[in-house]
Amino acid sequence: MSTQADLIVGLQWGDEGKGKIVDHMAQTHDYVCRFAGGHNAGHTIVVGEKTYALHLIPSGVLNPEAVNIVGNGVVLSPADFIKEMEQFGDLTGRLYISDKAHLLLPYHAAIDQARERMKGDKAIGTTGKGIGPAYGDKVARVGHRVGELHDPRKLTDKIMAYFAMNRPVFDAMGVAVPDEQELFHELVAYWEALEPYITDTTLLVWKALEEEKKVLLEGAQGTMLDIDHGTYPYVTSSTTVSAGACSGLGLSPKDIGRVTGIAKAYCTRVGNGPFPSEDFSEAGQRLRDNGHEYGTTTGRPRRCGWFDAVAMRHAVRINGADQVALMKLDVLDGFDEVKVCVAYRVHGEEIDYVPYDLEDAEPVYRVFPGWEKSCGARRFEELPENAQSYIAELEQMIGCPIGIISTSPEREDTIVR
Ligand code: 2SA
Ligand code: MG
Repeated sequence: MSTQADLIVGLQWGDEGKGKIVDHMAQTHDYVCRFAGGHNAGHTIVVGEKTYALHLIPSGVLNPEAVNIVGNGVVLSPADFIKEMEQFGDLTGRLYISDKAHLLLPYHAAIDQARERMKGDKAIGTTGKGIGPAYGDKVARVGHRVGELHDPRKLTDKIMAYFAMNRPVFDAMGVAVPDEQELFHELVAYWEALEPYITDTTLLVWKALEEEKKVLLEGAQGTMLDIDHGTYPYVTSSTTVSAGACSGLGLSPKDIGRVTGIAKAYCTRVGNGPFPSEDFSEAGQRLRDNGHEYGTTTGRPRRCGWFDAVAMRHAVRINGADQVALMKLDVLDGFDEVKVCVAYRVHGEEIDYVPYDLEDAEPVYRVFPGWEKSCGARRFEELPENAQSYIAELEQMIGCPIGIISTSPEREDTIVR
């Protein structure tokens, strides 16, 4: 016998509030696993008075009973990981890192930033953490894996050879060659700090499912940032959709059970690239202020706009979402009217699907009457009537039930239907 894992994915451009839902679900799960992305991700979790900003460590770290797994699909910066671990004291037996995850090292960040600089106004607006170059090396088969840390001498030689091979390009980008001795000592320190956690995590997850443990798979970023299905090239470099949970952990599609897609009641995006329902007026600024829409990782102000039902329907289908968790409904409190993008106009033609290039898509809006206060509601019936009908209409438009509604950052202010 074997059971299936629950999966959580972002349905928009990241920052949907996955952290709160994962934290909520982590209380009832034995395992919480990350399968994609790196320390570009940022989950903010509020527990009572304390706010935690997690980047690489799965959100199950806040449940003392949960085992946390960093899967092979993640790119891992050892320096940042070690720093993040310090918040939590001893994690042995509660945290595992795949030996097949790829290493993200300081030069990846240098390359990322150099490329962004060189692109000028065509820059992607990356987090500058080195995510693209780390995944690029993996796919080009010139990357280095976490498991290689066990032999720092050999890994140092390999990295120096990688630099020799790339010398002309790196010189042109102004990316410095690491000092061999320093690099070696750094790698030794990484191995000493991380050795107790490095293992074959695929076997661990298989075993957990065979033992019918409750396993939660935690996505990072969002569907519209997916390397294949997002707004390329304005995307991140990983598979952020459901499919990534399989390759990023070593699971089969049959191992995936219930899929919960996370979406905000409005929409945000950080970085450049198309965002049809972006609002440049006071309303957009008000969403940013009310929703504290600034990046957890970089502090960048997020671009804000309205719920995009077209992109959402696309995301529900790609991820196979069984339910949607609608976050930050309270941020819409007090607006006279609330807009929803229900179609795109592309070169004069109205379409109801996500086209090849979203750049030319203009939003077609439907306007809903606003409501005074949803903040703090814990039962659906407590919501103002207009908020209730907003949600009912969204369900129709996106073709998926909205099973969870969040009405404040607090753990308890969550409606589960
Ligand atoms: P990258 O660094 O190569 O992954 O950037 C490529 C694009 O992906 C976007 N991206 C994100 N968008 C929203 N949230 C992210 N994480 C942090 C957070 C962001 C922050 O949770 O708040 O703190 O600024 C995230 N990570 C990557 C990025 O903006 C580019 O558009
Ligand atoms: Mg985030």
